[in-house]
Amino acid sequence: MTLPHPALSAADPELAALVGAEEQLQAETLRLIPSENYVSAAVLEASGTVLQNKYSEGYAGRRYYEGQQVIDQVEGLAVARAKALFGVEHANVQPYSGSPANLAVYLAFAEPGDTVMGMALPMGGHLTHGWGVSATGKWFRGVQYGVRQDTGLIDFDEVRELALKERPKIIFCGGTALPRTIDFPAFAEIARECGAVLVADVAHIAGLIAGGAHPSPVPHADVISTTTHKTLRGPRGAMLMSREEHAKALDKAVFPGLQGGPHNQTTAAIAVALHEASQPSFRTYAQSVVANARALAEALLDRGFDLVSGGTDNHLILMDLTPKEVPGKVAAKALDRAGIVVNYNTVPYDPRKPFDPSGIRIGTPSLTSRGLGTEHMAAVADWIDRGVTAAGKEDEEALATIRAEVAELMSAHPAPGLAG
Ligand code: DSN
Repeated sequence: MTLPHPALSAADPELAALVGAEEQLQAETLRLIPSENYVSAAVLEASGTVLQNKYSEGYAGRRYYEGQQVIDQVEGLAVARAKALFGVEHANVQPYSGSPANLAVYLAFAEPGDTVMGMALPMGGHLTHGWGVSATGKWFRGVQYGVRQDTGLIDFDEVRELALKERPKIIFCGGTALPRTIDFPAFAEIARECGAVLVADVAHIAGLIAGGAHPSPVPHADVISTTTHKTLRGPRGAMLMSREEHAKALDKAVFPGLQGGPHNQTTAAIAVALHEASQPSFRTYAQSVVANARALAEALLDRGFDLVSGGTDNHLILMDLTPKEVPGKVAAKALDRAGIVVNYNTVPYDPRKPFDPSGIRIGTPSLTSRGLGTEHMAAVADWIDRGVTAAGKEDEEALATIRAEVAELMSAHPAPGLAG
């Protein structure tokens, strides 16, 4: 089952054993965390190459180190592929991950103390959208919108009213626990009205956009920020994209504003992932992710689960477990013991604390990468249902039974990059 790592095993057997154990865990479990995925063997290989050895501060043709004959081409390939895939004029593939990418946006378009606006973290937003505990909420004045309590949906009248009152320099749309389509034109109209830069943080849905399974933020958003490792199925990294008019400001903000040398091995793996995402098979993948999520949502509703906003349009489902009388954390930990990996999550207007919230967040990118289809979603919903019930009763035997059933299905669906 585990891949051989001969050099690692010889040099550091202790660490090699841990890598092997993680491979086994990823192979045997049903991974439902919506921000995770399995990269292809090609992406995995690219991210472990000698490109690791090279320093390349600056941009292609304008580096502060020599010996960039190859690296410039690698980065050029990644940039060209990002531009072609997303239909943008400019792409920067150097941000180390999503949070630094978003911080670069602040550096490009705002001054410390300026007002910025984003969705509140407990409503489904992201820390870096101006939430108080983040540097973005400490160094900037974050004002936050949410979703309506009755519908679980964004109320654009409320967003407009807040934006016109507060006049933010930057408005973020997107987040980490949003099960519904993001209305980019509606956000763009509000940003225009109040003179803000609109940033679409599409980290969760970049792969769906690339595969035509979610509307594109182009041409509505001024800046598009994304990680590369979620639905896009690339390595852990990020990209910033924009029209040409913002290219210089964003590039300067990433380097030298915020970062030093780019991680060239990651840039290479991003290039591979972008190539894979431009193939017809990736369109099928993206559509399947959404079809699976919808089927899973239906199956969960049939079993009496309370889903925020009543369902999903994308890859993600947010479940409020209050009616099941099992706290999110208790359920998440029990499901983990049952071989089903989810994360506990706040739900909008959650009366509980973020470290012990009412909900769990699940998604279908990983299971779709393993070839599971809509025909499997009733079984997945059933395991979740039985797992949550077992969590409430502290029934370890039931959890162990589920774990065995999950492992059996998983063994019939080898994961990309792990199949051996
Ligand atoms: N950690 C990411 C997620 O899980 O959605 C957000 O940063």
